[in-house]
Amino acid sequence: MTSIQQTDPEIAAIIVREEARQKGEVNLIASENIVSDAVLAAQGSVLTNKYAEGYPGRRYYGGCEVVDEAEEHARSRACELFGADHANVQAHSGTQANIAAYSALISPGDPVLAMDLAHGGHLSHGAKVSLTGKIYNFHHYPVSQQDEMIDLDLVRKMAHEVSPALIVAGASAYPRIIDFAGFRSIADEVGARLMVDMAHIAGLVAAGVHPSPVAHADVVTTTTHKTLRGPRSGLILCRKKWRKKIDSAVFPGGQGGPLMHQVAARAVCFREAMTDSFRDYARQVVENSVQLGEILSAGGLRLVSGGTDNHMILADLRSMDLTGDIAEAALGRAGIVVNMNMIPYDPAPPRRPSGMRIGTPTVTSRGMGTAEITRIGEMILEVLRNPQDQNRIEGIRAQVREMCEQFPTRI
Ligand code: DSN
Repeated sequence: MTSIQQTDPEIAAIIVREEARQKGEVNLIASENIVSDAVLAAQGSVLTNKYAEGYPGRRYYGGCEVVDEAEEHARSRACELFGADHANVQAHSGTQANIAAYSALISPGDPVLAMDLAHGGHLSHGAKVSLTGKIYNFHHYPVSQQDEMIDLDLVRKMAHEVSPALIVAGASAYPRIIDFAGFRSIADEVGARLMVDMAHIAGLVAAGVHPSPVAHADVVTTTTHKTLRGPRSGLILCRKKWRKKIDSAVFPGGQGGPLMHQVAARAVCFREAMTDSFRDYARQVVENSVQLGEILSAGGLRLVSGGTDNHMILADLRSMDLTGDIAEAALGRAGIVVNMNMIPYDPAPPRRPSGMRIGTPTVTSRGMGTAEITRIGEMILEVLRNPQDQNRIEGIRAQVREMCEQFPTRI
């Protein structure tokens, strides 16, 4: 920090304050995590100085021989970790990865079937406000109204009606295991390609605590910073036959030079994800999530789909006469960070939705287990029962701070 403190004390102070915020709060944002010092070191390295348009051995700049090795490591480790034929490690983000995958797999105007954003899908799965929704002809499947889970019979029925060129599986707010083999058989029935966006669950897949989509999908996209606990970036895995199209769709199709410091940080993350300690972490993420769900449910909070199989819980706050914005703000005052979220068939608007999303990756990475999760569940319930009671919330804030002191954010 010394040199940034001298050069730019304002930004230096912001970094210090943000680190203190992260240390002093219980972060339950399902899509966030904390990275290791090794990942941070790669991201903050001189590899950021290098332009390397192209791919290893076929660059448009001189001086790429060293960074080529970093990209080779990242690609081969990604393939080994997930059992894929080919990996592209240049997409800057998950949305960039998805855009590249669409561009490789289908043509503008083609029909696509993907999960409804309001039911747990993602903006880049063809939402009207996203470029993806403007370029392709997306149709969206809901979850079942009965059990709030993906209904493959309904997906099949829609697939026969829509005749999609591509089916997209994967979600950003879905707490249950996704049956990728089931999606594959539907895609085969209607002659569609299958793409899986596993951004949320990639770390669980890497650790074997969620079924892998890799053997079933033509292309799998993901971010690397959620449960996978790596740098902020995208990753595309594909079958051999898609290799050239995917690589061309990323560069030069949608991006210029790759961010080589981020490529190297991906390589570090993939190596870390091959370890026993990562597998232990991933198992604990799910255990913590299931336990937290049980505590909240026993306390009167209705969980969408009745529970969770993964790292996240989607809660229906109407069961406590609350809306997502009020719950998010009250919990935030207590130092418990969540995000308001639409729930399936939500009658309320996105800025005042009926639900909130809660995830356990960050607290698990910090080393929190059964005892802390029990306490966190109790504190959440106490805040939700008393969202206007500032004294009580301040008391909880002090307890959160005390608990957080025992669990580092640098790993
Ligand atoms: N914004 C991410 C999430 O929170 O799930 C997805 O891109």
